[in-house]
Amino acid sequence: MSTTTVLIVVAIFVVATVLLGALPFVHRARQRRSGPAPPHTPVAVSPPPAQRADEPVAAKAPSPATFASGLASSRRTLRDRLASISRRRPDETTWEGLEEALLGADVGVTTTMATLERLRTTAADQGIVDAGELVHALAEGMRTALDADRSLRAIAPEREGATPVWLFVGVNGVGKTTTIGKVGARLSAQGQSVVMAAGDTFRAAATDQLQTWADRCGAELISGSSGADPSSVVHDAVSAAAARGADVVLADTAGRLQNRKNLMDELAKVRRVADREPGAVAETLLVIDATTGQNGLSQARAFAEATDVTGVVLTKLDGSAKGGIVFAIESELGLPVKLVGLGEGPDDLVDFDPDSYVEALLGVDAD
Ligand SMILES: Nc1nc2c(ncn2[C@@H]2O[C@H](COP(=O)(O)OP(=O)(O)OP(=O)(O)O)[C@@H](O)[C@H]2O)c(=O)[nH]1
Ligand SMILES: [Mg+2]
Repeated sequence: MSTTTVLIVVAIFVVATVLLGALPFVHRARQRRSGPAPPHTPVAVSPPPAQRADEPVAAKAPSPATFASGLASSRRTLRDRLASISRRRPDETTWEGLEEALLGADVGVTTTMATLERLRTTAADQGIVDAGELVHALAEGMRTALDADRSLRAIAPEREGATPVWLFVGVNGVGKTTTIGKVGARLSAQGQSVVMAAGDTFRAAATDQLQTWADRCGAELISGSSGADPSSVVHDAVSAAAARGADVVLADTAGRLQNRKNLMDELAKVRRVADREPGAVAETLLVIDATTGQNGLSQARAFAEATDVTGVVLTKLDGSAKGGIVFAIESELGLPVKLVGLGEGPDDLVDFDPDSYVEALLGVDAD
């Protein structure tokens, strides 16, 4: 064999070895890039356990990866900014950078200032001299602040015999009806019998939209004529659900702007009626579109005043660079974020998980 042939054989051997060795990394890198399976990919699941009426509704546990993909755009902005801060020793520009990063992720002025004030105290107390540690302490502080009870109530407090009603409220187009469909799908899969109330009598197509979701998850829909009083539709649905011994009523309402007093009064009436025998309001869930940003806060204030909101559903987090609004809503208004919408399909709903959220938002975990 000539020297050239020997060199060629050795070169082929070296290249083949390098390529084979790299394969697992290539595979892992591909997995990391592509993230979790898309939400619509069917996955084999074991049958869910039957739900007892007094149990909080079971969580569909979100993995950090689910949140990470949902918050991808928030993460890119906030995390990239924090990464450049982490490489420096903390000085005033570090603090400015942190402020900019939090404001950019829509945490809001008030919450950002309060958070950084607490972080300054922590940094002084713990003698933090490294910007990376500071970012870590920020994650820890945010995680500690997100300590609300997020369980969804299967029955109304102190109204055990009554048929529980979950009322969905919010401004136009935020995803109320879609969320009812997703929640109905989840509860039906858990073996609960669900009645849906078509309380949006304002928009002509609203009942058809809810009917499609009801058919999909085997729920019964109670509706009224177009323009009917939404309170009476909800009342009819609660009576029908009580008569059939259904487990829960999911009540839709028409979207409304928070500054329209007559419409907010109408909503307060729907809630009062839903809370009368034989029903009891177990959850009033305010649906907020994550892409709305800081306006979500003023919505939350007005709806909480009119309807005694028990929790927030944050929708469209899949398309938002504004994931910080979650933190602002909880910190400023004390309203627990209970559910998160990550897409338009029936499975694109996860329970809000603070650990995954902070990790996904800041790119560092809080431990
Ligand atoms: N990407 C994404 N889209 C969503 C999500 N939730 C709802 N949508 C979409 O948002 C649009 C509005 O949703 P609806 O459920 O009709 O909103 P609504 O609050 O009931 O609207 P009104 O009844 O008109 O006030 C629809 O196109 C939904 O498919 C979500 O979590 N992610
Ligand atoms: Mg609707």
